[in-house]
Amino acid sequence: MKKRLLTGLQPSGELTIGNYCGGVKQVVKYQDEYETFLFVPDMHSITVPQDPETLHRRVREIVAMYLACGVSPEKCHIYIQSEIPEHANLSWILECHSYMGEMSRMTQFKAKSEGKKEIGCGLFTYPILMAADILLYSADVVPTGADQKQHVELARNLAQRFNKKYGETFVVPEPLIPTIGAKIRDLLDPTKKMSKSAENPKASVFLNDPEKAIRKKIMSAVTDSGESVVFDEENKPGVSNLLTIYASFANCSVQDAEKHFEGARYGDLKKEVADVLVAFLRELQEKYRAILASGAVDETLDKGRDEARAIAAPMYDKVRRLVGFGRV
Ligand code: ATP
Ligand code: LTN
Repeated sequence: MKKRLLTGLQPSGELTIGNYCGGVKQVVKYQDEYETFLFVPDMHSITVPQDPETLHRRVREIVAMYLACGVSPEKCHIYIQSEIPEHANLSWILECHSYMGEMSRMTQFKAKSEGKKEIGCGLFTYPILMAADILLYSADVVPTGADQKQHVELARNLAQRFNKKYGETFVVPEPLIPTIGAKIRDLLDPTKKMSKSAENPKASVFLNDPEKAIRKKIMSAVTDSGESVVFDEENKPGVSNLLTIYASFANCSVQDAEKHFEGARYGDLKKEVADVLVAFLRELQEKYRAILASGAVDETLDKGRDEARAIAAPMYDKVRRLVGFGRV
């Protein structure tokens, strides 16, 4: 039997090239090797305020984008989290087995709640729902960008804790962090990661950006002092980020990219990064538009929902019996 791989990308904004590198690209790479689960975590999105109409639209768009990127509905189970009620059910049980101490250490919660007056409880418990997403399907590996590693770690701890108390139930998942592109950085502040919900849209390249915007954003990306194009994340985070983007989209190693730009100036680097992105995204956007206009998104989601429920329902049933719910 194939091992299982599972991941999800929140429909909380337009996907960026960071989401592509850390998430979707990994799925495309591994979908033959693993039984793959790729879902839309819409329940995660409402941990911060969302406009309902926009959320509906984005769910469809993100699935169209998965398909345009080459995720195959024949090979993968593609579904919407909120269409499988067992996610929330299992999350509650896991919540009751989680500790305030371990949750308070989550760096993403600290970052997202900083400076806010009113912090939703969902933002705090969100990693537990993520653990439920993973454990419900007995996923062996979870590809994500570096920012989610701590959450996968929590899923591991909860699986082990539950197994110890009730007997072997959950598979203990492994994170799978890409070697290149695990953390594409913000174009204007390369100390931060590029994010789809960044305040300034100039800081991120979106998969749906038109050519002009892509070129403009890359040409005005913040670079570092000095002149040489070398990969040095500590002293040259801006240049290193551009080299990483180049390597990810030209499908070469960062070392090869560095060699390719030996003796080049920052302006040359930016121009080539923009070229490679434009070529890739132009083709992607054509496919995306055709998919959105077809009935492929609904077909994919209906099939995926049925497949996912067939796995999630018996797993949840097993867990609820173990903890003593219902009449056996
Ligand atoms: P938000 O801004 O809404 O928090 P995000 O852009 O950070 O969103 P997520 O939905 O949290 O994206 O992440 C989807 C996937 O993309 C995850 O696997 C995440 O690790 C990955 N990812 C997100 N940002 C980056 C990035 N800058 N570089 C590499 N991978 C990333
Ligand atoms: N929290 C993730 C999205 C996500 C996820 C998951 C990823 C929700 N559930 C399960 C992998 C496995 C994020 O914001 N990137």
